[in-house]
Amino acid sequence: MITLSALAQSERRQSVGTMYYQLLDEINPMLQNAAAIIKASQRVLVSMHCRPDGDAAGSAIAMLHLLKALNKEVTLFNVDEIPANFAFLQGAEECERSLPQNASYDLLIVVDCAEPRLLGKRFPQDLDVKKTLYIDHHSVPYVGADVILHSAKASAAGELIFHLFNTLAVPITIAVAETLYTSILTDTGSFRYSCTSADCLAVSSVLVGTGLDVWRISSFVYENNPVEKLKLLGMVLPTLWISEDGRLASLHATRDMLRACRCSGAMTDGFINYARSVAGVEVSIFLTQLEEGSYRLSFRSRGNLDVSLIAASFGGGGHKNAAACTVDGDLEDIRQRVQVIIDKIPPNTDCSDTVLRACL
Ligand SMILES: [Mn+2]
Repeated sequence: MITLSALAQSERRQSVGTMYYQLLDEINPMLQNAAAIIKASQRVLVSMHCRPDGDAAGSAIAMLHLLKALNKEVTLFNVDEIPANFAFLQGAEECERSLPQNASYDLLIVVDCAEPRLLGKRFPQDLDVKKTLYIDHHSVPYVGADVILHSAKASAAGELIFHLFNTLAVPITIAVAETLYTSILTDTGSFRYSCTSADCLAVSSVLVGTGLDVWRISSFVYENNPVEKLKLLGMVLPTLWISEDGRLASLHATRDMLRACRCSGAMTDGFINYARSVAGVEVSIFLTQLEEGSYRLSFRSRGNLDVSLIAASFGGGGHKNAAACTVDGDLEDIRQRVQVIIDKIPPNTDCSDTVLRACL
């Protein structure tokens, strides 16, 4: 005999076990459109923002698997190499860095990229592409695409692609789960940032449930540093600069430092977090010297302060708590320009966008 309390318990267990994805209410029509354009295409090119991070690499490789499962002719392409710490993902080795001349494609799928410019200067401009699909979670969708699968609420582009697998009824193998888990793991800062939603944890739960080895991924992604990177960090940390009021912090890497440590600019990835980690710092910046008088400027913020707006005022973009741009000028001058903005912002990390916009 089943007692009422046992029944209630089993129902509860069932409702806990059934994943409910809030995001689906928002993205369902877009998922249908994305699925339709994929079904209607045969030759597909997949790319992502240049200098790919874990989400860009993970979600682009996930798309490679998805398209292959649907028997599409697929080419994965990026102007830059997939960083060594994501090279363990099955399919990473298929990423091309050049395309045949006059190549033509039915569909170009761009993932984790807010606009075409971010595909990189070396992205071929003369591609014959019939349609474009942009899958992204940056604050503003790229309206120039034929089809958009976008939500700023998604923790990573990989979270959107997880739903695309389900929409197209393509099974998520362990190899696929590894790509999507890497996307989410890296874009949530290992499940620490505010984008770590119930949805993203529910998706991650399903991914881990496929049997993937969480530690295998963490160790490849985070504990796989070339010794050169640690040497560079040793040169970068002494450049720590903090404003008088303690709200703005900066670190930088010059070309000489990169050369001395035999590192590319991409090796500085993550260093900016050391500047933000200082108690009281609201905004941190990292300056990587590109050439004499030109820097790549990355921003990180705490709380509600939307640094993508600050980056946009310098011609860049990104997310609320992580953004970047390229700025001409010398180090002191660039830092001063950022300082002027920060000085105008009322000192609390819950600064609204309206207040921030008025300060730019
Ligand atoms: Mn992303």
